[in-house]
Amino acid sequence: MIYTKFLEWAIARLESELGLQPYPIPEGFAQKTATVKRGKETGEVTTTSYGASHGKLRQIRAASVDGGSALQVLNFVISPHWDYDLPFFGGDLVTLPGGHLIAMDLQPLFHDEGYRERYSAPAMAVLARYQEALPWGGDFPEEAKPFFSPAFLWTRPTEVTVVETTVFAAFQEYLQVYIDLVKAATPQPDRRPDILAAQHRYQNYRAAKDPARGMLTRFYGAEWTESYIHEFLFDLARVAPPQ
Ligand code: DBV
Repeated sequence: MIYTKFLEWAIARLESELGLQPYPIPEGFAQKTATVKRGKETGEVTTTSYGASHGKLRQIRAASVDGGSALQVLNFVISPHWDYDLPFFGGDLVTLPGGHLIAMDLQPLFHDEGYRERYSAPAMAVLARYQEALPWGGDFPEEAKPFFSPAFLWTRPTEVTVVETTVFAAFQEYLQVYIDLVKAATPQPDRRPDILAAQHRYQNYRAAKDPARGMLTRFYGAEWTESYIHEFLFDLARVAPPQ
């Protein structure tokens, strides 16, 4: 699996810099396998979940999909606790038969100048260093734009070596910027209503528009897929305090 080293690196770095606590993975979601037809052959597609937490980070979670060399995915999202105005860390690393599709960002809760300066500027410096090697991936859903920062890295490499080297390096730098922001963050419980509202907007959007929905439904059925999306991948509505 191309993305195993990405996730292992992320967990190790989060553990060493911040320390991690467990995050419960609901029953039935830790690992799921389906047998699929590929032409005349049959193969397996396995989806594996990872979860952790931290005092400032409500949920650190990953979904890894391994369907052989033509289907590999690491979807990695860090959701801050609702007393912190930190952005989400979002990584969508996808390998399909036609090539690779890479999205990573520190996804903002707010769009004012101060927020941008504090939470997007540090990753902008990283983006600037990778923009030439990892050019803009083109076509992007308009409605997704409010959920991205100016430091959004969106690229479609054709060579797996680019993923294994340049994309891996960029991923490490984005996560390091995020970890440094987490370390510096202080709680703002008085802003909780605004923070929660923005977190709900983001999570509702991601759950409603999950680009993996079709694929996961084909493999594992609608019932399992909808629960996985709402009860684990984007689970804020399940666990948030009432507003
Ligand atoms: N995407 C997810 C989750 C996935 C996942 C939870 C468990 O949000 C995988 C797996 N993303 C996934 C797959 C595809 C994409 C595509 C399998 C390919 C879908 C296909 O071609 O059939 C960023 N991901 C995409 C696309 C975008 C993103 C723009 C192209 C498809 C499209 O235009 O909708 N994902 C999207 C996004 C973030 C993200 C907005 C934020 C970082 O994670």
